[in-house]
Amino acid sequence: MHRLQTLLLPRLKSCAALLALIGLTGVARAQEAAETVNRWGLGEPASDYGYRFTDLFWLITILVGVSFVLVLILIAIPVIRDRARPGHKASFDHGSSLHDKQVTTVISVITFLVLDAWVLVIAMQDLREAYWAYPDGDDEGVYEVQVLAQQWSWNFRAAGADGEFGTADDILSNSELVVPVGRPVSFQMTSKDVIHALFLPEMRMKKDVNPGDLNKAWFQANRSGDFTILCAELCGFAHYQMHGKLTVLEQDTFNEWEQEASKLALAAFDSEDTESQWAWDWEQ
Ligand SMILES: [Cu+2]
Repeated sequence: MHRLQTLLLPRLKSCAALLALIGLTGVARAQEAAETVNRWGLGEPASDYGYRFTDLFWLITILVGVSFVLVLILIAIPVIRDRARPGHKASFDHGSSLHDKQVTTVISVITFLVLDAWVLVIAMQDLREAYWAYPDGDDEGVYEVQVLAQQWSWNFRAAGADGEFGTADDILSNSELVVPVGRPVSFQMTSKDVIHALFLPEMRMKKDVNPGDLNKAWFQANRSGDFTILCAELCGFAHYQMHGKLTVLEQDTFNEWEQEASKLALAAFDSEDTESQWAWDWEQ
């Protein structure tokens, strides 16, 4: 016993020290992450229409949460009330009386009206007024981006200084996208291989990107900063790698960046490199 103690004790102590260290590092990391993210839940939306989907998310979460608790209570009441106990025989019925059917009907109708119909009306309104309200091709200040998804990265193309797609000064980027604040950013997207989904969580924008099809999406950033690009469609082995960085710049900084990036693209343009010459005419 004594021998075992002398053997184990120092090891246990160093183990405990190591665990404490890991714990402390963990806590420090978590604090750091919490400060960076600084939020609980979805965080503040970074797009003009983002609040709509945040509100809808919480409305659905609360409605479903309350219903869940109500159902648990409704199950618990008969389970406790009608259980077998001294002086009481367990009782049950099949709920087939007229009264039971009436109660079931009323509950179903209320559930449908509150959980489905009401949410559907709000959701359709958000879709029509925001998500599907794509900026018009003729609108001033729309920043247009073509997206070519592939296993497993995002290819972005902006028209560059000449405003034309498929020219030598197009700004091409991989998994990084730079856009201006306060202007509608309009996407046309397709995929090289399988179905992907462009997901910009802080912008509350998500849309499938399908091979052989051109999907549209848009948002307008309400503040500058760095944000997340993700793929929201399980698209194969390295799906998890399909993330990137969205940078939103103030208009002045953006203009400088655009000029510079377009100049660099022009200088680096290689007409032999057909792989990078994907582009299409912007569809109005
Ligand atoms: Cu993907």
